[in-house]
Amino acid sequence: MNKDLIKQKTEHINDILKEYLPENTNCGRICEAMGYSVLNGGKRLRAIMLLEAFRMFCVDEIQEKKFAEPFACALEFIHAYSLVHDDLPAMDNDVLRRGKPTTHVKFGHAMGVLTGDALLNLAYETISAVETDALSDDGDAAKRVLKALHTLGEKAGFSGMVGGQVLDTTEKYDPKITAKGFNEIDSLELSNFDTNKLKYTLHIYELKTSELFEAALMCGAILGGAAEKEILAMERAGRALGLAFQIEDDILDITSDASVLGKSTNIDEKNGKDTAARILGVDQAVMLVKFYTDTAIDAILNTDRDTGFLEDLFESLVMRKL
Ligand code: GRG
Repeated sequence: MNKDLIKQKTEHINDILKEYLPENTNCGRICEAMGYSVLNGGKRLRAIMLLEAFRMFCVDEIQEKKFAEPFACALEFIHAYSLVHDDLPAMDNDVLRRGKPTTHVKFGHAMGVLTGDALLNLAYETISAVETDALSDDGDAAKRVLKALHTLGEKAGFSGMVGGQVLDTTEKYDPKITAKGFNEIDSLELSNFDTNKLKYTLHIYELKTSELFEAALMCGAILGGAAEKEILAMERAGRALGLAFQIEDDILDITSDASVLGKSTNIDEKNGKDTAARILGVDQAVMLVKFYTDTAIDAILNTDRDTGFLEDLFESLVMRKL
């Protein structure tokens, strides 16, 4: 992956995030806390993916600026809110995020909750302010915005990321819950592990991690005017990529240390959490990361569009080379 190119894209996202973040001192420190939570580092993967997916289907700078960029920022606001809430004492109770004190550690517990709430609202405020009239002469722009908005809400909400967090933090493993569609792992040569437990765990990952990647790739494609078949291919790519990314995260939790990762490690073991890497062992988990990365790349290749940048990005981000 070309490091300069990715740096340039990350900086571009940071610039537009600053444009869309509010500056208001009438409501105490909320804007400061929102800015801290969004701009305190972060790779901007989801925003970059959304814009790249848009470009696969539409090369038009004006539409990209007025149309896709607000969505890319909204997605980063939702991602930032989820991290702020995930770090709260009621959830992961973490003190370090992106190498810096977590929002509730810096601003207090109540502000941690409120900052997440404010960022979630800001996401939808940002999207609903797009000027659809000025964007497209095919009369289709408003429809695409609504479809992408619905997709984002669904993927981030109760049956998506939030649902995954519910299973992850408040529910116990239930062998009766058979996760849908992980049958492809049956064809891999993995041994000595509890299959049902792995499928249940992957189901949680799909919800809590993949759904935002799916939203990124699908919203970009929808806004860019992709056909239904192409949108579904992007969804499949996001699902596989999220699984690869999350399993790699589990592996790093076991094999890396906090100074390298910028967040606490061995947290899964401390919290007694079943992770794919703990269920399978690190070596087999590495095989699964490779399998899902290849699946994600195959899915975007199916669209027959120019996918060069996204292919490189998928490889690098799963290997955490960014
Ligand atoms: C609180 C509703 C709610 C949901 C939280 C996303 C999530 C669900 C929790 C965060 C912790 C976690 C294990 C997330 C999985 C995805 C993941 C590894 C997020 C970190 O994403 P990066 O690496 O973060 O893209 P940066 O800091 O680069 O933006």
